[in-house]
Amino acid sequence: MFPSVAVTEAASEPGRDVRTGLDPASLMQAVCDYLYYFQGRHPATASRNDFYLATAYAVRDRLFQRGIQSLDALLHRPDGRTVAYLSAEFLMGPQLAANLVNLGIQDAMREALWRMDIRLEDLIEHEVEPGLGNGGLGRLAACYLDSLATLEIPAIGYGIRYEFGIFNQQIRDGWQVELTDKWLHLGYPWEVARPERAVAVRYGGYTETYTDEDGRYRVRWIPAEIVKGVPHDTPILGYRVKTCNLLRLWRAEAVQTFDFEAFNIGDYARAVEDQVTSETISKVLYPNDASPQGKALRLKQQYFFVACAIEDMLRAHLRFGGTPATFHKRWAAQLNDTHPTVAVPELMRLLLDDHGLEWDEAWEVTQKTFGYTNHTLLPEALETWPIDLFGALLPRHLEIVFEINRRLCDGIRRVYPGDEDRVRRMSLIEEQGRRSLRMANLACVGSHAINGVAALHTELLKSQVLSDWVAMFPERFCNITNGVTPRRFVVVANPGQSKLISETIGDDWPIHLDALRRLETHADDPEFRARWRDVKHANKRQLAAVIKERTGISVDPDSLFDIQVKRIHEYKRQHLNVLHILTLYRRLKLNPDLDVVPRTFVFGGKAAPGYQVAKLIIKLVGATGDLVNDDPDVRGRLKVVFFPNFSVKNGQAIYPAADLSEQISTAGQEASGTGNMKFALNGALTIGTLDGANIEIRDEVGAENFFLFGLTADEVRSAKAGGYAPRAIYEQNDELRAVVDLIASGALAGGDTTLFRSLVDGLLWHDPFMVLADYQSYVACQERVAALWRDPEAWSRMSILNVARMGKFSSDRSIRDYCERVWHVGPLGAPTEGAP
Ligand code: F58
Repeated sequence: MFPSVAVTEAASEPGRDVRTGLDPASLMQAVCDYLYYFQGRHPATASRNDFYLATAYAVRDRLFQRGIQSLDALLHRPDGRTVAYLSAEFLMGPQLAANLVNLGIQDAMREALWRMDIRLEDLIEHEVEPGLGNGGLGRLAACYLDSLATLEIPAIGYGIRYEFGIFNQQIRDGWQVELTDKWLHLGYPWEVARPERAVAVRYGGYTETYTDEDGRYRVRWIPAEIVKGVPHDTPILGYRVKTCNLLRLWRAEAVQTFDFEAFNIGDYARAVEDQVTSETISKVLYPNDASPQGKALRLKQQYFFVACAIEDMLRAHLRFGGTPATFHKRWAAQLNDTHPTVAVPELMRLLLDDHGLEWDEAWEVTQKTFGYTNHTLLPEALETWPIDLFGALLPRHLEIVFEINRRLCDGIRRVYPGDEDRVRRMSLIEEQGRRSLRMANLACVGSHAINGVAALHTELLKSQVLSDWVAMFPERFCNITNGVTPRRFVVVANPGQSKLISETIGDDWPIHLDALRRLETHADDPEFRARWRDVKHANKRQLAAVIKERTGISVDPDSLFDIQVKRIHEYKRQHLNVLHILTLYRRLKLNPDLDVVPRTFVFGGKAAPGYQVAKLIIKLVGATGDLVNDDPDVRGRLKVVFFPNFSVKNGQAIYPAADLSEQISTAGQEASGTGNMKFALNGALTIGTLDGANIEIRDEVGAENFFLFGLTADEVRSAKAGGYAPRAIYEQNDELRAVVDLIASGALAGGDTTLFRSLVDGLLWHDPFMVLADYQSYVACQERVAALWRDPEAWSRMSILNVARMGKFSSDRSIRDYCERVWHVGPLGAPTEGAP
């Protein structure tokens, strides 16, 4: 088993290749080799982390092999188009299990490790995930990379290699405490640094004009600061295919390790300081989930990865014989929200200043290159940058933005003469208050396609936020409903359900998710239902053990697992969920013999560190647990758990164990949601509002298989327009009043009446997210949930039908939609109809 002899053996044995072999013997050999020759460890004394790293390296070899072949295939396609997914966040999740599944070697690796007395599951559990995203938007980017590779579309994800990702959340005394995320500290084996491909990124300074040899008037940018971007590549393999794409994340470094001039004059500290300043750019992910933080460093981050990406793309394009004017024929670049929008003036700058294209030609290339995805309607989330800040950091870009704007405004005036209000609304520059650049408007003008992420969201975008843009450029708009990868969120996360499905309908469903329809006929089979329940029960037992370990709370796997995991935000209304729990609690206090369905309420999610109300909601959940969990009158029938540090990894343990999925945002607020899809694919029933993709999920699974409650987006709007008075609702609803009073009374805060005062007052006097308005409808709907739970056969049938009808929500379908409607690219980059 030890390497030195075995390597020679392996090399001489056909079909047993230490770098590429997929059988247990080759894999074992590969792991041993890495331990011995690369990590300098003898297998007998290696730690769990050593084994994890060695296993990851062995897997990575197999990915690289496929990656090189994929690149080769691409180079042989002169007319191919590659997708560049530009995103400030990629929330990739753990890599080991997902890569083993995609390679199809989970069992072989388990066997290989078993021969060395190592359990694969322990290594999978050991893995630390790179939390390089806040939530839905970052995870969507990761799902899309998985689908792009699986559909064999050449693609690169471009982003930032933050040294510290999203903070780790601890709960102390019920409060969220943020700890620094150190995902790199034990080594990250999935990536490889490519210092030779570094890019110089410039900031600040000024511009000057000059006349070139041909007598043309040109502009050049003299920067004040230069930072180096070093790419770090992670291979992204598709499911059971040869295509292996790339995630290329950039790390900021000082151009020279030391500023020697400063060093020579003895100012060592300043030299090091400059280095530290450069490296700050990729230091940390901003932990804001809804409203972006208008900080200079954030703009620096945005320009940093965008400049690196565009330079990288242009370099490859020119190296393989392209010209600047044909850039868009080789690249389709997607702006994942407005964060990468500075790519629009950046590409213009390169084409105009560095490559000498005329404006019109450069503009055509730019527009044909970019597509823009909007992820939010929240007004505070629409990014703007103060013009002075933007101009100080990117003086040349500001000039280009002004010129884009001049032409845009001229165009508006031609179509709508005299309509200066419209010009003001569509202008790239907000003139009110501190003059600022509207990034969504820049993204709209610079893109040939603009999409929302669910049908309702796109409709609201078109009718409200971007209505002027629709009027002028209707052909640019389309909807592309989000999706999630069934590989990670079902095959990897829920092996029990996956096995049962494959045994029943065959094993092609992970790539043809519509095939799940074949389950429909089994929904009426009592034996199948029983097996379905067994799977769920096993998943719930597993989650119960994890909950016990992480929180000390014992929960009953026979109870209804009612789960809400997502970022904590008022619009997502975790506090509405709490009002329901307290309603049940109060009923039990009034009548301890009341026949209530035993439920375990699980919450999870991070609050932005500066978002006080969200942090108070976490405290409220914990306080509700303290009140309810051990109350003798409750007799264990209600348990409330706050699961700390929700992450992709924790999500993979949670979704498969859910009976009920809480998707209870105020209608019109959640652009799409993707957790809703992950739960439903794992057999949870949904209680939800007509918001985001909930609407389409309900359309697919059937209204009779979905627990709907609450106001519609239209009703929310008219209620607000009509002067919504939450206090009146409180006064008219006895049960609601009692529950709100219970919170206000201090009963959840050891008698302290001030702790939750702001939350209660917010609900009573403002309630911008209509919690009180939807309370009664929610509680009534939860009663229908409870009634169904009492009929396990009916519940199982509905759960099976939900899974059977979720095919639409595979990210493969979303990616096909992007390929057809936005990118005009097919497998292996082949151009499709509408390609530029
Ligand atoms: C989310 N946005 C939407 N933003 O809220 C959700 O409805 C949707 O399903 C998802 O995108 C995918 O389309 C979101 O996650 C962020 O996290 C941004 C991070 C950077 C600052 C601004 C918010």
